Amino acid sequence: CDKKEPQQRECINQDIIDKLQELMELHKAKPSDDDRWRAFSYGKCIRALRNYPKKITSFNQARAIRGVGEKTALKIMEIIETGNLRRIAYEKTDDVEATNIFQGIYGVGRSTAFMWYASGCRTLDDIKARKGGIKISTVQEIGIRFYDDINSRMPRSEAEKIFHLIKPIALEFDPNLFIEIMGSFRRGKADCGDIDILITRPNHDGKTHAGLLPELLAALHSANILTEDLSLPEDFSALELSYRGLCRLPEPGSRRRRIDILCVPWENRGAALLYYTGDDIFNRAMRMKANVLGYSLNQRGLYGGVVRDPRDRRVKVNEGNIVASETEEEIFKILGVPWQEPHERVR
Ligand code: DCP
Ligand code: MG
Ligand code: MN
Repeated sequence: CDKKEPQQRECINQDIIDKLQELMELHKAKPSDDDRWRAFSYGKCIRALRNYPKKITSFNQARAIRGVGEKTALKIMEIIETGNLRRIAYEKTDDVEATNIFQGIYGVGRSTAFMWYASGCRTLDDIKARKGGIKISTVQEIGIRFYDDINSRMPRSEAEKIFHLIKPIALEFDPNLFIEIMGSFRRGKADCGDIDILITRPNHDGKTHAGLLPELLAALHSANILTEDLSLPEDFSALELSYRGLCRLPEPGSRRRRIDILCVPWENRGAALLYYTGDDIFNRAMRMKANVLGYSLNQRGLYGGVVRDPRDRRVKVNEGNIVASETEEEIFKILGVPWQEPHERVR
């Protein structure tokens, strides 16, 4: 597939990928570890198929692709021969359908969704009626009230408009701030699931972004741009602050949109830019690359000299020392990854 054009991700084996993806989503929505593993292995298989340049026509050919096991190869043959995958209908059980709807509520994960299902809830109306005596948090209540808004994406132009209202308000507090939109917007996508804003400030004059966020949030609420808070930092004096909320264009009829704000120290801006631009799969690949080279990468920086527990490589014995964090370029360079523009950072 062409990685540079996220809008046209058509592959030669797209018919197979679509069916396997549908099956993967069904497994993802289920509660058992077994299902999680299945979803994970279909994910691996789908990525392998995306990179596979030839049309698959035989079992042996499918089986020879790394990441494709025997059972999956059989499924691939069924898709090729019948255009269908019966396993999808079989996995489409009532509980998956209902819990998928519930998980569309902000603040509801898989375990809550299945608990509500077990309490007898099947629809959003059941949830609203607190059927089975279920408990709903304040944040989940907001998630229910704006269910449709939160689950729809906004045109890029709307994200831009909202950002252009926010930016001058922030700069009024401090004209030296760095404030930019990240996420899918920076990657150039035509629509955005939310607005991701990164804020930092050059600290050469001894000042930082400290203290800005509470003032900014209050000002955005007064300007009727922020409408609901979903999560605030526990400690506003921390170095790194993250906020989640809902916002909208202050015009009649405008829809609620999800907004995330991340405030970071100036020294960490490169790593933060890299992290917050994504996409998440690209980030995972970069982190993996870092791990293989003996580094560790997160939104604060690239760390060297990290010692990992040989029994579980995910566990770090020490934090290591920071080797790069101020620019995206140096992180790419040290990892030996050729520079990629934000719009190229997909998969
Ligand atoms: N991110 C990540 N891992 C996660 C969540 C986020 O690496 N589990 C990073 C990469 C994302 C960025 O943060 O690109 C912003 O997160 P979003 O969830 O807002 O995702 P996007 O902006 O990429 O897409 P969308 O348009 O759906 O918001
Ligand atoms: Mg986003
Ligand atoms: Mn986001």
